[in-house]
Amino acid sequence: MQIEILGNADTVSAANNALIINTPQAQATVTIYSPTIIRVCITRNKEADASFAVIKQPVSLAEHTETTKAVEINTSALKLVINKSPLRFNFYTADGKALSEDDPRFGTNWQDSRVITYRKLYPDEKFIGLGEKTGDLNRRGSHYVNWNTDAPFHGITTDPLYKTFPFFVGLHSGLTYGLFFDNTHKSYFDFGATTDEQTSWFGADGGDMNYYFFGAQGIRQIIQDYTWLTGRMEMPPLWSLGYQQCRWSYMSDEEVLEVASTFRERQIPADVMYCDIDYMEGFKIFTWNKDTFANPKKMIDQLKEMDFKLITIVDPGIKIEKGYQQYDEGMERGYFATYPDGQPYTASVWPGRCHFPDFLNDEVKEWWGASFTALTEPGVEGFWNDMNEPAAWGQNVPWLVKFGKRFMPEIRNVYGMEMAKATYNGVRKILGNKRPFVLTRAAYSGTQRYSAIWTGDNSASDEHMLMGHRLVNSLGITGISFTGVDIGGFITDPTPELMVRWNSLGVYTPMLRNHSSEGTLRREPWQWGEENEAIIKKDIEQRYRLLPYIYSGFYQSTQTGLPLNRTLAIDYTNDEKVFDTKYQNQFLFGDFMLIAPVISTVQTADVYLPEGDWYRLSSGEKFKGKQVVNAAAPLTDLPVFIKAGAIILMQNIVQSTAEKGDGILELHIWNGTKPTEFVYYEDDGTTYNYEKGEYYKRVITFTPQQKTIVLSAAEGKFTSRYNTIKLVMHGFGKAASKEVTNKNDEITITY
Ligand code: MIG
Repeated sequence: MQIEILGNADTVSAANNALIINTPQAQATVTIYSPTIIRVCITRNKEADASFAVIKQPVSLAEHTETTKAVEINTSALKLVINKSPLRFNFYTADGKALSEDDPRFGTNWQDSRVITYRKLYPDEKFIGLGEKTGDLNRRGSHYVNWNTDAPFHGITTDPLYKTFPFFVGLHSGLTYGLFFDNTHKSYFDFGATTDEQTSWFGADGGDMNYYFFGAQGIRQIIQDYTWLTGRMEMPPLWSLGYQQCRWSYMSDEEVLEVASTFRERQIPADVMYCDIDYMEGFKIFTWNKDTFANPKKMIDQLKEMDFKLITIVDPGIKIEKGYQQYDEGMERGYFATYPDGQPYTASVWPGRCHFPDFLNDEVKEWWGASFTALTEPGVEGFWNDMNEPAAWGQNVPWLVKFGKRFMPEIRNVYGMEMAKATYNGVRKILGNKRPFVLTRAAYSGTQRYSAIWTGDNSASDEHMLMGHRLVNSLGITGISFTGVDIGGFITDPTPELMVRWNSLGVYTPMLRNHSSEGTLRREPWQWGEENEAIIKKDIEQRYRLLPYIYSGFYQSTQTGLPLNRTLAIDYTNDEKVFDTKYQNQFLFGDFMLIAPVISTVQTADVYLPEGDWYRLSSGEKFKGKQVVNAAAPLTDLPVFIKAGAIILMQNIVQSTAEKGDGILELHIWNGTKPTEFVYYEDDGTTYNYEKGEYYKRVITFTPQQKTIVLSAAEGKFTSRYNTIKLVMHGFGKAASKEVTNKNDEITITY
């Protein structure tokens, strides 16, 4: 193996908004995206790889100065010092504090095709991020691989899993920075795992040393910058935020309808039913089984009458079978991935021998997207993309398999995202003004633009529950707000206690889906005995009560990239306690709710409350922050704490998001000492009319000093579905409640 070092800068020039530095081995290009975002791309090829993730263009090059030793680029927020001999990239705040520097010894180098950058490790440095990665919140001392993998039976330390998000945030000396290594090859991150205490490093098997450096101070701002660069989710259909019932598989239309009607009979709120792979004819994508799902339209119409939406699964593998439309067309037009001799690559998966669409090709994307009429015509509105790592029996897609000009090793990590993109674009076209729901298992940075994601095949254990919600929180750091885990655990059977506990935690997860593997016990809420059913029902009702708050939380994700589920590290970055493995699973749900996951076998839990005052939601009891409290945690009452000053919007219990409700929007305020603010957002929940101004938005402010709650005049053309606003006050001494008519002008309430 050869090592090739980057060497010294021979020439430095500025052209096309870029600073270009040549060494004998390579070319480094520096571009500026904003005062807090700088890209460095070091390549040995003529042309650097194009990005799948980034949707923004660089702006003009900032001021730079050159001396014999170094080039310095200054933005209002950052100083990049580029040492010429040897070539090294060192980032500082504008006032000169070190944020992240190349390891002066090694910097960037290559070993054969592998490219690696070694960075200086700071004594107190912590790392968070990388999305769907097991392990602790603080990733210091760990190393990870990105290589999208179908990981059934994965454990709580398995790596890699299904997705690739090569973005992390570094914290040290009271400073923050972010780094996005935009390289789709198999990649590696070492956060000081090598324990020489001098180096952290990241690299990939091929491609360029291409990274975006984020220098904003504060994790919120870094997430905002990262999602500005790679895109944000759009408003999800409101129904997808309700309770979702899935199963591998409900085997017939009858079974699907029976489960749906049981929800209504037992008055357990729900919005979604799923069809897993068995709805198809011989697992052929875009077909329906003629015996067991003989009349899909009739079934979906009946579901609609009960206010249920249907989501169906699709896999990438297209069965080799003459006469099957997708196979014939794909072959005729050369739409499948191939071996170098031009023959389509073949592997076995559910339908038997299959070929795999080349989702990297735009024409193939179009074709794939248009095929969804087979599902949309009978009325499907949600599209679940599975097995897109891509997965096939035996896993091992050979390295010589080609997707257009590219070979498998450079595209594997983006295949799933490109499938989700093809699905999203296709169904958007077909459904017109209706919002689709897309769910994918494999993903790369930027997937939030097209799809929600779930974390794959977890197991029914307490450890998996805790780990899973840590994954959700970590995904939030990498721009993925709309995400969830299989509630109850996919593989094996949960105890009734675990089912109840996990469901109560699922209420505070962006996506609430109960899903289970074939061969496990049925998992619906009424399978656990009357007493447990009552608890599960109550918790799902709580989810529906909170929908106005949750929907506004998603609006915030669309505007700022801030996720709904937030590790405490986002807002309490400098509090060591939030990284303590004992408390690392805790998170904020939206702006004001702190959730403490608790395993199912204990009835009390130590909960760390960070700075500020907190109220227990269930009891109203008040606690000082910066302390550990021992909280009662029976299965009926997951520890949920409300931040002092909280503004939380709720509604009455409805059986689905289609139900109109009583027209009362409850405005709950918990007393505090500092002014607080919440952006309340509403629209029709189903169309894109909000893009034409059909939304309803108010900024709600609570100012304890003035004893006022002010709702700014409603912005937008949408008429709220609530005609009354009912103020409910907590922690104000005398219980107070007031009702006002929901007119669009500014409302001031004094107390
Ligand atoms: O080889 O479609 O992760 O959610 O139920 C297993 C059947 C294929 C894996 C998914 C799981 C789904 C299952 N699928």
